Amino acid sequence: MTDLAAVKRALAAQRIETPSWAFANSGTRFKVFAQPGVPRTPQEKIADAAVVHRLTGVAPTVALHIPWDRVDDYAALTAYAASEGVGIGAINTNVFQDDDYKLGSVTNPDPGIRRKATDHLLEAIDIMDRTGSRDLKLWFSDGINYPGQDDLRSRQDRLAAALREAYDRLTGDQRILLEYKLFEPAFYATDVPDWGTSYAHCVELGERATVCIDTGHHAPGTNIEFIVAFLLRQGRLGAFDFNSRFYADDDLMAGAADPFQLFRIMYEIVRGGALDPAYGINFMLDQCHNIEQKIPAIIRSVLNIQEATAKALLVDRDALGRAQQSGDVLEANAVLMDAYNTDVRPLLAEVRADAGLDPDPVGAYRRSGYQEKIVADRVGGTQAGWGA
Ligand code: LRH
Ligand code: MN
Repeated sequence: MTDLAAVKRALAAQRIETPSWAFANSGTRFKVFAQPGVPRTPQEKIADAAVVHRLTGVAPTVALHIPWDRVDDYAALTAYAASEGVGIGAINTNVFQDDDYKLGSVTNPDPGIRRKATDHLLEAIDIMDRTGSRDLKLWFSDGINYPGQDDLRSRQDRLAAALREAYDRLTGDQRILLEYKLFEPAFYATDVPDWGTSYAHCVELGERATVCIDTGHHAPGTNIEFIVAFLLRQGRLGAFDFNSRFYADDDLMAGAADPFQLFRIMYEIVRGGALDPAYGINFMLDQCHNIEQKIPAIIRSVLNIQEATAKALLVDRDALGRAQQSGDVLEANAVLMDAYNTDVRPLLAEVRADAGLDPDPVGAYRRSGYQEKIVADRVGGTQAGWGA
């Protein structure tokens, strides 16, 4: 029988990290629709992230992206975040927006360009030293568009050398989150295309290197929960970039396109005993809100993850185990679907009420007047994000 009090405690303790860049303007190669009230500075992004935490109670850290969030004084930025009730989370590197990186960053045939890219990874660790961040989040857009364009094997050697230099620079509890992505912007071969490549580099590096699963970075039909189960077994799952997609790296709200997949992923997390923050998985969002209002979209995404988690926690594990052991295929599937088909919104409303929070965070945001305030206040200056 499921212990509801334990389920409520686990939900109250859940931690989800928001991405600073999701508060900024974003779009596609066709158009960026700028929105009124969008942040102009890292401080304004952090203020918006703090609103998400104040209303959900489970989003106490915000990930930064460098140089999008570059400031002169990271200690002051960290203090500002603390004054808003949030902490600085993962530091994301960016070696995908510089002209020099057309043929690759750390994998570039040119050693001078590799040096420049590797120095950026080291700069990010310097920033972690000042923000107190644990996670160095590495995603490489590196890849090639045509067979023969470059030597696949040599590019892996170059990647490994840069990763080694960053790894050896880590101190304290700092660690690497190595994110993979099947394609885009490279359209023939990406240098870290899948979980296996990321995992192999992590094993080669050492214990502090773990895999980051971005749920939008797989070939259609990929069983992501299998990857979760496998990496948990290996002790190499470090983080998620949650979002959802219908086709490619659409970066839509987590759980919006495929709530059942999100449930199956969170079930493997619960089954693996990896939900508790102490286990060390960084549950992050990585999304772009191209046409919808950004802050309520991020609040909705946090709620979608909470709902998937609550359903996963409600799986009757004993009944499931019995059905699996006895080979009762239909019963085993029925037990899991029973939990998935449970409306957990009343339970989550109770968890929020117990924490002194409005049971309807999206409604609370609409009633807060914050949206009207930022639209009125944030006039002038340059909006953050992709140029409109
Ligand atoms: C790459 C990615 C990566 C970030 C970027 C904003 O597609 O998922 O995690 O650096 O989006
Ligand atoms: Mn990502």
